[in-house]
Amino acid sequence: MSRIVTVGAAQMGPIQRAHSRAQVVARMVELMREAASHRCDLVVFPELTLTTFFPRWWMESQEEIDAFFEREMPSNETAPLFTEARRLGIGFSLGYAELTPEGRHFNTAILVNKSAEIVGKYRKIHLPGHAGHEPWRAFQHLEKHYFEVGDLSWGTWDAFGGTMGMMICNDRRWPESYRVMGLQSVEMILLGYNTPRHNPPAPDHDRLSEFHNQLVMQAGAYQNGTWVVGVAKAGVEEGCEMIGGSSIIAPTGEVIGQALTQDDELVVARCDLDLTKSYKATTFNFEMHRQPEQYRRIVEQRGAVKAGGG
Ligand code: ING
Repeated sequence: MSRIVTVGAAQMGPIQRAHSRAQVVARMVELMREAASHRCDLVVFPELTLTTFFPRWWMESQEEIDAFFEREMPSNETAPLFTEARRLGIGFSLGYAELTPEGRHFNTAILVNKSAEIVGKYRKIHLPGHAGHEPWRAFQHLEKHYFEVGDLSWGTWDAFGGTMGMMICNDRRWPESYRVMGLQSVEMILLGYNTPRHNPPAPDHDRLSEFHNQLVMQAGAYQNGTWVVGVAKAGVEEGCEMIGGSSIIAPTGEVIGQALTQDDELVVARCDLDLTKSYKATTFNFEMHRQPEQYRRIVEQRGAVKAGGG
């Protein structure tokens, strides 16, 4: 018995500030059509797919900031993506900046089924970077300024024949993100990322950007017996280089498909959800092996505190 989901990781190349949503959606529709030609069931798009990565700039006008957000989904500009998906009978996940009717701002991702219905939503919880203007940086990383911390935790949804989950970008560096879904028996985690190569507070990490990207997603997949599909917005956006390396990672921890460019590129793989079973039943049989009473520090403590003791 195998439950195959054919996945298209739709890496996007750079989106410049001048690029319209219509231009971006046209590129996404092209990738979706290519995915359909490979009989994909599901296409995964990056974080904040519809615009340039605007948290790289300090902006003070709320009108200027809100221009990067979507007030409705689908909207006039994004409707062609939903229409084409329905015509092709293909599902997708999409990351975008969400402005709610109540005026709340989130870094959001949605899961859309083959009938173009939104069946899942996630709002980014781990917001990296800083909250104030820091002119010393070559570029800002102001997600803490522009977005609220997500309020939906990490859910899972029955779709595409399995148990699907989502996270966004920096979430992938935190093992808790995977484990919350692992404890819901997740079988495939979809995530998008916009990762600048240069990290101003730690330039010595720059040479390890791709390694750290792979490390955390492969570990998360293996340690939770789940597929992980990580999709980049890549290339040089407004002078800021962002890494590619979009990957489809099996529950074994092995990378079975990876982007080779820093541009629009579709990576296709046949993913057997039943490959998760042997890991969930043995090495990572949580019910049999976990000792949550020993893990309290993980939930009760935010920052590291040097503990005394022998
Ligand atoms: N981007 C980056 C990421 O987590 C970052 C932020 C870059 C953190 C480099 C650490 C090192 O991939 C987003 N959007 O979270």
